[in-house]
Formats: sequence, C-alpha cells, structure tokens
Amino acid sequence: MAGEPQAECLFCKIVAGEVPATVVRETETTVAFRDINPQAPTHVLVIPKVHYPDAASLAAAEPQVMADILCESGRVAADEKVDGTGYRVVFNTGAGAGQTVFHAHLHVLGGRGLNWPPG
Ligand code: IU
Repeated sequence: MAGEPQAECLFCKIVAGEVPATVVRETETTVAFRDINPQAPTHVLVIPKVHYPDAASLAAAEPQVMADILCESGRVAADEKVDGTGYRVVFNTGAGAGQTVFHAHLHVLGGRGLNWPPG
C-alpha cells in the first residue's frame, strides 16, 4: 500500500533503525542523516518516514510531509552553518536524473562552491 514500509527499501530500514545511519535530525514525519558518499562538506539526506518512490509521488499523496521535508532542509542548513554561505537542495527524480534509491529523499549540499548548471 502507498506510504507503507517496503521490505527491500534501504531508507525504510534506516527509518526503522534496522540499518545504521548518522542521523542529524528527526521529526514525527522525517529523518535527516549524513549521506554515506558525501559530495560536499555538508551532504545530508532528508527523507519522509513514509515510503514513496520519489518526490512527485510523495507531494501528490502527502503534501504536508513534503512541506515538512523542505522545512527540515532549512533547519539542517542552519545546524550545519551553511545557510549563510549558500547551499543547494536537490530531488533527483528518475534514473535518468541520477536517482538510485527509490524512496523520496532531498539532498542538502553545502560547505563548498556549487556550480550551475549541475552535471
Ligand atoms: P540518489 O539521488 O538516489 O542518487 O541519492 C541516493 C543517495 O543515497 C546517494 O547520494 C548515496 O550516496 C546515498 N546512500 C546513503 O547515504 N547510504 C546508503 O547506504 C546508500 C546510498 I546504498
């Protein structure tokens, strides 16, 4: 069922505490943890506790949770002290855009200069 934990989903396992992660923030609806392969000095993933495969399906089904994720990204940036220097939030959506984990997640990247357009 949409939103329910998926047995084979790595991020559902992180939410459940079955796979370790360096959690930096947690709310009733979200978890934020450090990316295992950081692409910047700050690289944190903010994920919903509910399972949706990507940002669009999450936003369509649970817009308040999507809003919670965006609010949390700002709090992560402030906690990491990258809000003053600039940071980027990214939802890779679809394999063609580089999505590799199909549980919606927002990347929060900062702590170095970030080029535009992204690769
Ligand atoms: P993507 O947008 O789906 O490509 O992002 C998935 C991210 O999840 C990617 O940056 C990975 O480094 C990260 N990640 C992780 O933090 N822990 C893991 O065990 C795995 C992937 I697998």
